[in-house]
Amino acid sequence: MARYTSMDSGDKVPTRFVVLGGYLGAGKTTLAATLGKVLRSKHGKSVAIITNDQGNVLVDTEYMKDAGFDVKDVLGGCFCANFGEFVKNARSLVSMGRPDIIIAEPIGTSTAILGSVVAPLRSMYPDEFQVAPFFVVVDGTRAAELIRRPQGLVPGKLIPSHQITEAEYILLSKADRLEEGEIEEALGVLNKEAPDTPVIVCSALSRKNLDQILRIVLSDRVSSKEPREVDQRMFAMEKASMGWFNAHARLMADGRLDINAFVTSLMRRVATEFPPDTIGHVKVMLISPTASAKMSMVEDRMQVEGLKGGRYFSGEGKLVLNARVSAAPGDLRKAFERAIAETAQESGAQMLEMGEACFTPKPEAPSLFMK
Ligand SMILES: Nc1nc2c(ncn2[C@@H]2O[C@H](COP(=O)(O)OP(=O)(O)O)[C@@H](O)[C@H]2O)c(=O)[nH]1
Ligand SMILES: [Mg+2]
Repeated sequence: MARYTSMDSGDKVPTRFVVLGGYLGAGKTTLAATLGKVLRSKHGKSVAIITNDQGNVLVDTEYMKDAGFDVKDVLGGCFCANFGEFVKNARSLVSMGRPDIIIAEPIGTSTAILGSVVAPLRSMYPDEFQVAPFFVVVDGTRAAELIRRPQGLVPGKLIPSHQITEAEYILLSKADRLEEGEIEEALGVLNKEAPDTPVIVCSALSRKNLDQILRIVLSDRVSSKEPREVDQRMFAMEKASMGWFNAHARLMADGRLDINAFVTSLMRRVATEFPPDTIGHVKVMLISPTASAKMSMVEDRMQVEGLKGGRYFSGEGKLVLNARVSAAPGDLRKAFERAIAETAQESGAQMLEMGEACFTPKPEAPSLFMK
């Protein structure tokens, strides 16, 4: 298939564009990576990725690079507030590798993706990008708790509830961990919040219903939902109650360092400092030339993913950590600095050139809004 290039102007094919939204820890990155791998291996498609967050080194970006994708990231906050850079990155992926499909994952707290990213992309650049219906991933293991609002609006849960109202398809994730009754309960809640939106119950892990998602991705169905204008100040309090902590460091292992033990031990220390329901998503990745692993914690659920090579390395490695917790940024910094220092000491590693930042996520100020 000819890609969009200035060379073959008679036969331009816009790049298929998929946006996967959804809350912190919902399963967007895991699903994007799985879809990308299946598209590559079973359908012969090349896939590139755009990641997004506020921070300067992202676990998601490192993870996607490790999985062999071309990746660009938008680091200054939500795509919706950085639309120019978002388009620039998409174009640069097209000129780098001419991907068949670009998958973009906005920051988990984004609330203006349909009107400020998906709709502008589809109406301003129809010759360059063919935008698929907007998918919003909802964590199947938290759907009822995050979205159900028995006494009206529950502060602290506005963001995930709003996100599903923007969706053209809802992807109810992590079905491998759900009983039939839990799926029914989650579907009931979603149906009440977004009665006209189709829901696909899926799992990146067991690949349940991945074919349904792939069918949409591989079709030429396009996004068409009309965005509703929303006062973004509604979400300001919820954002102000959260803290972001990002760290990246070079690390020197004195002897043989057990990567899994390192990330697990670091995460356990963090878990003891904060109540589970305050943990939006904490991600840590340790990368060396011969081995790497990523670990994620959402509430009190921890998961290690060995990515490359064996369990051990010696010499130099790189540590990347992104934490999103409902806590004061200063408390996050103290707890994480201590956890990193203690873990390094315990495993006989020295931390070199550590860079870190902690802050409250920016309120969103979308660059534009389009119907
Ligand atoms: N059991 C299970 N866990 C999953 C699945 N997808 C993602 N996860 C886990 O959920 C956590 C958050 O996933 P991630 O993709 O980073 O979420 P994101 O913040 O939305 O990008 C990680 O610990 C993943 O391993 C799934 O299909 N099944
Ligand atoms: Mg992610």
